[in-house]
Amino acid sequence: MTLPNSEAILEILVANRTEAGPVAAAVREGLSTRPRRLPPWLFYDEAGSLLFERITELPEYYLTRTERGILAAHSSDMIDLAAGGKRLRIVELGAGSADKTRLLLAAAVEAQGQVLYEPVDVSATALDAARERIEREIPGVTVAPRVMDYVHGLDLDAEGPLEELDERRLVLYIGSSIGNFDLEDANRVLLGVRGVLRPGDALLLGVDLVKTVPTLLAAYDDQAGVTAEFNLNVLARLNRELGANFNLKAFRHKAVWDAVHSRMEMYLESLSAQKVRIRALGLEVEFAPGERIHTENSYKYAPGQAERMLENAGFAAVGCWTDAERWFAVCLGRAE
Ligand code: AVI
Repeated sequence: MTLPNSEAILEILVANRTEAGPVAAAVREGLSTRPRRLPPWLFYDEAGSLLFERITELPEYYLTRTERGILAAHSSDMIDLAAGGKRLRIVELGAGSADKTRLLLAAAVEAQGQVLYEPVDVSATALDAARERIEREIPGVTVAPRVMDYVHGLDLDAEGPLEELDERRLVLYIGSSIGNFDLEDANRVLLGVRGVLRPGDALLLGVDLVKTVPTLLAAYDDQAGVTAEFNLNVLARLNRELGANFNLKAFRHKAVWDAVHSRMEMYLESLSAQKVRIRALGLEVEFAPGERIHTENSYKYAPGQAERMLENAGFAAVGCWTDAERWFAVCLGRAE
């Protein structure tokens, strides 16, 4: 009998540990066929989430500070309009660090004394950190985190129905996270949100608007190279989690404006002909020089489009706020 060598044993161990997981399934699906692609949710492991936080502070990445400016100027109006004279509880999808949310939470505390905040995220660790910080920093907010994948099934009443019938929910979906879905999937996500709301509840949707191409290109390919690092971290993640042997120096970050689809696209471009082995999948992937892996779409919307998206998902668009340059919009939809 021949015993497996240590390399083979490692291969079996890596395969058994990860093959069944969602990362393995997505990578197998995305890299087995051409054009190569990887889903954008792969960005957000621990390292990627930290890199994204750094992106939000970059001078070129106007999205976060522009949306923050809109919220800072209008959060009281947004809260009043959403509440319509009733008590609000606030749900946030993909809460992450919940930084801009504090403006809305503070406005809700101002209006009603106390507010229950239900951040929804796949990461229990991120939610725990948000709970600790928000309860400490904004007295009057009680945080009830919900670990959930809102894309595949939002269930807001898992912990019992709303206590008071005259209470309303306001769901926050800000940061233009909706822009990372194709239009059809975005509609599905919004319909999913509508499906767990009652008439009168509301959705606050933040969307990035179309602007000049140089501004868009700079936001997705910054001088300091943080977005490049964020994009390349996907390959580093596959090395860490699936025993792949991507050489990060053999790929480069590429950001492209697609005027037909009105979206920024991100790719990882192979600098040479190369073969990459992904041990946990027993897969070898060949790349031609210049061949790209498509890692993200980030849709940029026309004025009025967010309102139509809300309406197509069963909401009446009752308010829309923007900045002086009309770079970003935050719109309120009332569930009908
Ligand atoms: C999270 N999402 C809205 C960001 C965006 O702008 O599409 C992710 C990102 N990709 C590159 N930079 C930031």
